[in-house]
Formats: sequence, C-alpha cells, structure tokens
Amino acid sequence: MKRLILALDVYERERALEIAECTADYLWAVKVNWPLIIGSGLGIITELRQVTGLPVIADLKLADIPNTNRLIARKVFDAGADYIIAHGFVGREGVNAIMELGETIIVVEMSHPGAEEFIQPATDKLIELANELEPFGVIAPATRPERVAYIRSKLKPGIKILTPGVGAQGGKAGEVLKAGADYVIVGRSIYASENPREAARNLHREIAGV
Ligand code: O7M
Repeated sequence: MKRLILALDVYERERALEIAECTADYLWAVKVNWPLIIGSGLGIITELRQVTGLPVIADLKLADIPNTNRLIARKVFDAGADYIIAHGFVGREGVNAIMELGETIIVVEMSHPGAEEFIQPATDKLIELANELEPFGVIAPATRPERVAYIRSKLKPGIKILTPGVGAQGGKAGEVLKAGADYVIVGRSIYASENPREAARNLHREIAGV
C-alpha cells in the first residue's frame, strides 16, 4: 500500500511536472500548496493529475467565512482537486461549506514549533469537530509522534491521519506510522534532493518495512 504524499512546494510548472512524474511510482498522492499555485496557476492541478494519474490534494488551509471558503473551494474542486485542506478553528460552518462540495481534510495540529502557541491547545476541540463532521482525514505533526498517537486514540476509526514534518523538519516516517499515521507528507527531502526519484523510492521502502 502506498502511504507517501509528495508536498510539491516549487514555483515552476515544468519543474513541478518533472518531479511529480519521476516520483509518481512511489506516491499515493501529490499535495499542492500556495507556492505552486501562485507560481504556476490553478491549471497545474489538472496537469498533475494527467501526468501522474494520482489524486491531488489542494493544501490551501482555508480559514475564512463559509461563503468565501465555498467560493474558493468550488473553483479548486472544478480544477480537478480530489481533496482540499481546511482549518477547523474558524468553526464548523466554514468547514461544512467545503465538505458540501468535496472531500476535505481538517488541520487538528501542526508540525512547527509555533504550533504549541495556539493550535495545540485547541487540538482536543478540533478532534471533536472532525469526529462530528467525519472528513476524509486530519493533519497531525510527524515531528511529534506522541501527539499523533494521542490524536489516533481520540479520533473516530476510519478518519485518516496525514502527517507532514518528515525529513527537513526532523520527523521520521517509520516512527510516525507506528504511532498511528496513515500517510506521511514529504516535501524538501524529495523535491530538493539531487535525485527526487531515488529519495521517494527510499522513503517508500522505509514505509513498506514498517
Ligand atoms: O517536507 P517539508 O517540510 O518540505 O514540507 C512539508 C509540507 O507540509 C509543506 O507543504 C507544509 O506547508 C506542509 N505542512 C507542514 O509542514 N506542517 C503542518 O503542520 C501542516 C502542513 C500541511 O500540509 O498542512 C496541511
């Protein structure tokens, strides 16, 4: 089973397509964030799907009023995104507006040190929100496997846990999968390496051995 998601945080369309194509064999999905959408336009989502045949996750971390979330999400799903990532702290209506249009992933905790300031104190409530709305999945930090284990213990079975923070931010794929993650999200360790295909293959092998 493939459990690796490529975080394709480059600006340039051609570079993005090249990296996605050469790593696709080892991926479950490709995640696009603002850098690539700003650099290459929304059409990159359709192109990535065509080139890789894989699902595309639009990591916009939407955090607006329901109407604005809906307006953005409609265009992004129309462009071919299979999943959209949203913040839950704006309240259930904001998330619902996206979920009505397509598959959604809710951030319940983040991977960087600053996550301890505001988002970690809200994690329990964000887990409750996810359990109520039952999105496809939630985002949790690969940099803190013990928090992933905690989140897994509170989250309804069936809701997937996707974990960024492996590699460049210090998290280890094997550890976080053992802690209960379903997928690992990896950016720089793949796209900034000299040989992205080999980097993705090595991670794929590490994951397969868990
Ligand atoms: O492997 P990296 O550090 O180069 O990239 C990690 C990617 O995951 C990058 O696209 C970040 O925006 C994203 N991310 C985090 O690093 N930390 C988080 O807490 C949340 C995300 C994310 O994907 O949120 C949905």
